[in-house]
Amino acid sequence: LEPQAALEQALRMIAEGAALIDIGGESTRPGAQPAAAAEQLRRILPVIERLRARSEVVISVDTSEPQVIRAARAAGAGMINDVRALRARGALEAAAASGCAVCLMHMQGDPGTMQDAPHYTEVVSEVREFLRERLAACARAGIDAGRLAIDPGFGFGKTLEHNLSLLRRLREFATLGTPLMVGLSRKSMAGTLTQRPPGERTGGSVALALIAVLNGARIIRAHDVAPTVDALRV
Ligand code: 9MG
Repeated sequence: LEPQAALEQALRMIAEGAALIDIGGESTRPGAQPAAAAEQLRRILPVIERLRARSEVVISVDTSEPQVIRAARAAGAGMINDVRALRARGALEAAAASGCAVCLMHMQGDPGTMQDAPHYTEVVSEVREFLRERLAACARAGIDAGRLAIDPGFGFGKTLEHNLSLLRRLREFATLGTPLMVGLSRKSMAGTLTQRPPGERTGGSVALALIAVLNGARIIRAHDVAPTVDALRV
């Protein structure tokens, strides 16, 4: 919410080895309510502009809104990270026209209620089938396959058991032929496994990132960049 603080945090993360910086104007935590496109833009544009002026890092924008995709692109973003996988009206077309890279994430429900009672008959095949269908929708919209990444959406409408099944069987997503991104950092999965609050989950998060990479993940979304980069380098 404070552009200068966000810029400083981004520069710290780049110095610690981050290759992408993901900037979002809408919380997608469990229980969060949506933010209007105008409010998202009011929050993110000053940060994107300041960061673009200071670094050549790839700027990813965390949004589902076509209006935000277009404005973020004009301000210098190179990637769209969409937890709704471009299902919002006009989002596919805006992403295709932007020329940006896109991460398509799986989420069951919406952030407001997604953790109330997540349910799947078979979580891995259902998430995989959803992502396969969204990749096909991107192909139909003219988005080059080389611009896409997929993400099973850990914690987005999933219980601990669902998350563990996805992590164990992450290799099954590699057969879709698209680089795999994961976000496990500081999430409740790390908290439940270690019995620690969010600020004390670095060790658990790094362990989860390592397991994900050993199981085929190519892009790791992390808060604690330095220890994550060190662990992955080793
Ligand atoms: C915005 N956001 C929060 N968690 C995320 C995750 O796990 N993946 C992606 N792609 N975005 C996320």
